[in-house]
Amino acid sequence: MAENTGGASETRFGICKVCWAGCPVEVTVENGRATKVAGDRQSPIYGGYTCPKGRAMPEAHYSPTRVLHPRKRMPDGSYIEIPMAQAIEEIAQRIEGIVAEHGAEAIAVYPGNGNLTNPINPVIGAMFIMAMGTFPDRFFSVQTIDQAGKVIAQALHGRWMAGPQPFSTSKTWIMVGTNPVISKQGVMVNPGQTVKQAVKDGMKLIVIDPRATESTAHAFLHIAPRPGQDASILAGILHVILNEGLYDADFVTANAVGIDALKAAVAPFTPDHVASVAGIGADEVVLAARTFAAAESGCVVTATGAHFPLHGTLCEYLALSLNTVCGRWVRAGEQHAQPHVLLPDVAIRAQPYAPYRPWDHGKTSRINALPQTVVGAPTGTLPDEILTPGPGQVRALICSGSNPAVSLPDQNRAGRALGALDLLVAIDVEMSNTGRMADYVIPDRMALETPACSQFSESMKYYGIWTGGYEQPYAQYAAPVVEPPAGSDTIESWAFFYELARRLGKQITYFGNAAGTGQHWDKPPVPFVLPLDKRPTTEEMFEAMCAGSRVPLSEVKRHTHGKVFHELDLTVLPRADDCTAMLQLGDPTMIAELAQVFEKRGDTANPSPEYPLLLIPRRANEMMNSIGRTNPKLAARRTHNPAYLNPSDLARFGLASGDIVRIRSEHGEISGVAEAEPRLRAGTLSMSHCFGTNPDEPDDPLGQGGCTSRLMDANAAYDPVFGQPRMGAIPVSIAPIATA
Ligand SMILES: Nc1nc2c(c(=O)[nH]1)N[C@H]1C(S)=C(S)[C@@H](COP(=O)(O)OP(=O)(O)OC[C@H]3O[C@@H](n4cnc5c(=O)[nH]c(N)nc54)[C@H](O)[C@@H]3O)O[C@H]1N2
Ligand SMILES: Nc1nc2c(c(=O)[nH]1)N[C@H]1C(S)=C(S)[C@@H](COP(=O)(O)OP(=O)(O)OC[C@H]3O[C@@H](n4cnc5c(=O)[nH]c(N)nc54)[C@H](O)[C@@H]3O)O[C@H]1N2
Ligand code: SF4
Ligand SMILES: [Mo]
Repeated sequence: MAENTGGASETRFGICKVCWAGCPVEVTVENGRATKVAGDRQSPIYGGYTCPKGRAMPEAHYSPTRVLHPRKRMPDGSYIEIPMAQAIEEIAQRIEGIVAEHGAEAIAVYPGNGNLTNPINPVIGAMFIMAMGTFPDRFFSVQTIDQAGKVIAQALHGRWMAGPQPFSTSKTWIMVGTNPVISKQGVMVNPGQTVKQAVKDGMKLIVIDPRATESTAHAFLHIAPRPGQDASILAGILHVILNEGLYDADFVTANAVGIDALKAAVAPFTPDHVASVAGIGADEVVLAARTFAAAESGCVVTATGAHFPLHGTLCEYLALSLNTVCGRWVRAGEQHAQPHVLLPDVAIRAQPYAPYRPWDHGKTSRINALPQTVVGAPTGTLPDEILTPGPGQVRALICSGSNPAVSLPDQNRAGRALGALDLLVAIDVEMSNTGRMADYVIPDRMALETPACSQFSESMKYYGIWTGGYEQPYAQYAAPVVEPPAGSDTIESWAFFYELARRLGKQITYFGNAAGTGQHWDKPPVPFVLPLDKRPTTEEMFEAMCAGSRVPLSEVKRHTHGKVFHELDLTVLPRADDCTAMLQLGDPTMIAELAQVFEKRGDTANPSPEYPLLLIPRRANEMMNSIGRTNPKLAARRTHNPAYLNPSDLARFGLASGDIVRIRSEHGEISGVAEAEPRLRAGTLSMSHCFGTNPDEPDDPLGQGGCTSRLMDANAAYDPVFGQPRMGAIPVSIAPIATA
């Protein structure tokens, strides 16, 4: 960190970590406080890009709502401030008491997106639970209410070690249920510009989304289907490609098995069938298939829009299969498009990791008898794990950078569960929805107060294609830009877990440089047993995180604005002589699920006369899930959660933009504010998540907005492997609320 030069204004450089895009930023610091954030124009790849959330970091850091001292809830529901050491001691005592009476299974951890501020934080909760001896059963993460199907499908299909072809130079791309220009999912670096440039350079972009989005602006083809029909559409595209012989038979013969099973499974998905279930043109399916197959490079990718209505694993599996039949993986002699810089030096080969079964039947969860999987405990069951008595009942929950009071499906049940805990700890920066229910709120350090580095973004590639990563051998490290506000008593999340474990007499082993997931490891992680006598510094943790990296962290540190390490050789090597692994196109579980999807015309929820609209998710540019709602600068734009409808639906239900509405599903109801969106497919209602008040607080449609998770049933329909409830394509009704 540069010296604080008293009253003078100076410029420092950091990394924004509000989302995983990790944009380099230029920060104006006055009197030790960050006053302005702009994109770092000296960045070799980001081009000075930032979004409104990043530019509003100073307002978040110095927000009047920021929690700066640990808070303890009193019996009357009020909070008092206590010193950090006392908070840790009291929490440890309560955990000891719960463990003594009920066993370690009563303690659970749920980390979330507020943890991205330091790359150690998102993983340390899992390592704490390992130290408690209850991993993976008591480790609940957002992955299992997000896109865990990516990891599951990759396990069933096998992973191509050299990864997918690069986005920026591909000649076609099919995006299914993703809007990277806003979400940065898949494209982290200046996504608006990157998408525009790729199209300019000849990419035929195909977007499948019920809504015309920022990402469809440059599309060659935008298909706007009924929500929840993506598996049928992808099967239809495969049908055309396999039927017309448009695939890369040489690649398939050399690298994959199961093509006959796949061919048979997609045979019934004719363009006419797909058109009738998805409400699109048969010609659109054919055009997408022929365009994709004819181009020399490109991928099919899926994200939340495709995953939330269930069948996310199948959608991802079909996308991987499309990429495999068209040979869309980086080959020997080509440049690795997911290069390692802060990840370990590995000989990258044009070969698969063999498929494996990412769950076992040895042990099942208490709730819904779900199998143990590689993606941790099924978070959709967490409220019932808390509410259901018996051995193993969860009685204490530590939330780090997460907001389960609004992010868990079925908000009312989640609220009852959080309220029923013996101990709820929220490591947060404000009295979030969850914080307002917590026994203790532990103030974390914020993004500009912790060091940062790009390794986490690099490693996102292991969680399935289209998650993150850099196409160029880029890396950056940034020291903390400012100190936490004077007089505050904060602790980084990871350090809180360390101190708590130490006090409980447990030793945490941190696994650095984890280069893989499940059974597909480029290199196994490097264990670092955290010493009990002295807490490591965050810098020492960073060293452990980057242990054995291809470029030493110390070298990366020399380049303030980040660097593209052009000198690294990225040439992909041929398949090793002893490699016998083959990708699997005909996994029996997936083929069976596809048959069910055909039989049930999508096997998704359909609108009814009572619930005539389908609710679909969307990301807002001003928010990162619930983060940003209380930021004074961002809140000046809006704080509520508009209920976007096609104008024809507004007319159908007698509504006008700005009307306060009641939205109902079979399961629950919320209030909202109607807003016209002509670019949305009629029959859909598009809203963001993680808004709203708590169930015991008054409705606030124009202020905090409505929480869509209240409309979701956690147990009616869920993924059979990782238990994710249906979170998209939810039948709802809408009606005006008479206002006085
Ligand atoms: N209905 C519905 N539900 C959904 C989704 C949906 O689309 N629809 N999306 C799902 C998905 S994909 C996800 S990933 C989850 C997200 O679920 P969560 O991760 O549980 O939710 P977030 O809102 O990201 O939680 C962020 C929390 O971190 C806090 N925070 C902000 N900055 C910091 C910081 O510097 N340090 C710490 N420690 N905390 C900080 C915020 O105040 C907030 O309480 O939600 C899921 N739930
Ligand atoms: N600004 C911002 N960025 C974020 C977040 C945020 O809250 N705000 N959240 C972060 C998180 S946790 C995640 S997981 C990622 C998610 O990243 P993405 O998955 O890219 O999320 P969205 O931008 O909502 O894009 C999903 C798209 O799917 C469409 N869709 C909805 N239902 C369906 C359907 O049934 N079928 C199809 N084909 N499309 C459908 C929606 O209209 C929407 O345009 O974003 C991350 N980045
Ligand atoms: S919030 Fe994400 S996209 Fe926006 S500036 Fe920060 S890292 Fe970049
Ligand atoms: Mo997410």
